[in-house]
Amino acid sequence: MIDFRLTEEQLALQETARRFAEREMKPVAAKYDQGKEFPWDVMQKAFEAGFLSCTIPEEYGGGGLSALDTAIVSEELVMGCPGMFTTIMVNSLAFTPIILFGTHEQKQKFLTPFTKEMGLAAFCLTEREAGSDAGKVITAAEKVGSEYVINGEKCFISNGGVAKLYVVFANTARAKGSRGMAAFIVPADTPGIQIGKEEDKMGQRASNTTELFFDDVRVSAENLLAKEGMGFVVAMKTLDKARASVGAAGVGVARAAYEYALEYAKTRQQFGKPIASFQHIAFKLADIATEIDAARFLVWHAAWLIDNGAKGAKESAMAKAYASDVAMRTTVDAVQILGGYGYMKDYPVEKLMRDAKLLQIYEGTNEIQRLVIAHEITT
Ligand code: COS
Repeated sequence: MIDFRLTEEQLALQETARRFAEREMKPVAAKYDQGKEFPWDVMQKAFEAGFLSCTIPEEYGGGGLSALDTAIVSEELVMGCPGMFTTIMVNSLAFTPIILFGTHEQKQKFLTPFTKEMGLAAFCLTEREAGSDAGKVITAAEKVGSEYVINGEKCFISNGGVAKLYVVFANTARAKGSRGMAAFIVPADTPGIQIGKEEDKMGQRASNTTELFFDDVRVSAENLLAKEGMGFVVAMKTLDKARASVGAAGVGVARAAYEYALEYAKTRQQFGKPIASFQHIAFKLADIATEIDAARFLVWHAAWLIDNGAKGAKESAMAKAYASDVAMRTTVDAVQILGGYGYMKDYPVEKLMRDAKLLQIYEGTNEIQRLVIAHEITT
């Protein structure tokens, strides 16, 4: 049976996230976009509200949110500030490999602390030569006695410079390519880890993105997730789940721009009437409203499939690609509807346009999403 009504709990979650975005994120979004500071104060409040640990299972002290719940929360939070949302979402991205593949002991040891005090985590897959081609990771992990010694470099790591814990993808058998990859849980204070350059980004400037260097970083063999050789599958299964959240972020960014542009179009007078009464603007708004609803249905469907045990790779990829494309188109249109004002930093839509672009790139470019969809429908 198809039921589009949210449960009482989901409505309450949605309202909590909406209020948090409105009260705690929106008022300081421009400040953190323009300055160089990291929004630690907002993250502390996000921790207290439970958002930083919302996907950690309840038995380990977290919120135990399903993929659908997470999508509902993500759509609301991102409306406050996409950069701050990314910081929050990346915690879930980094926890997912541990949730999906960790042992009880690993979950107890590494996830529970995040439910007790504020902390951030990072998912360390990307390298200079292994971006879209994620199986080409050359960071190496060599087993020495009861430890692994990790050497290599990662780049474009969200939360890289602010995380307490990293999930690091490395190769234990390079000749095997992606089948030689493994995933490790690495505390950020492990000797040999150096934080490199902090990236100066076009948008989502409230989020922290850095290089990371691993120089003879020793971790216990107990920090290996799943088995040697499973790293690529750990990464792919994590991304299958996480991409639905990026889709939800696309819906939220599009909604933020649409709602602002709609109000503006209803009040801005030109040629003696509101510009919303001109068919060109009205049709643009109608198309945007339709696309936002279509994107949300894709996202919720993908999340529902994941919650019900389906692979969901194709649907997550569809949701991520479509919703982030809608976010990009909508924010560009919103700037256009506001005209000269839209281009100015005094209005929020130029920031949303810059922020939206990253949704088409991170957690797999939209070209990669189309590759995943094509692979699933043609083989
Ligand atoms: N779930 C489970 N297993 C999967 C899988 C999935 N979604 N996708 C691939 N695999 C498995 C395959 O079944 C295959 O297994 P075998 O070795 O047993 O045959 C193995 O992984 C290799 O798969 P494949 O040959 O399809 O991998 P490719 O190297 O062609 O890469 C893409 C596949 C392009 C989809 C992958 O590299 C990718 O997602 N790249 C983007 C990475 C990304 O999102 N980066 C963003 C940074 S992280 S925020």
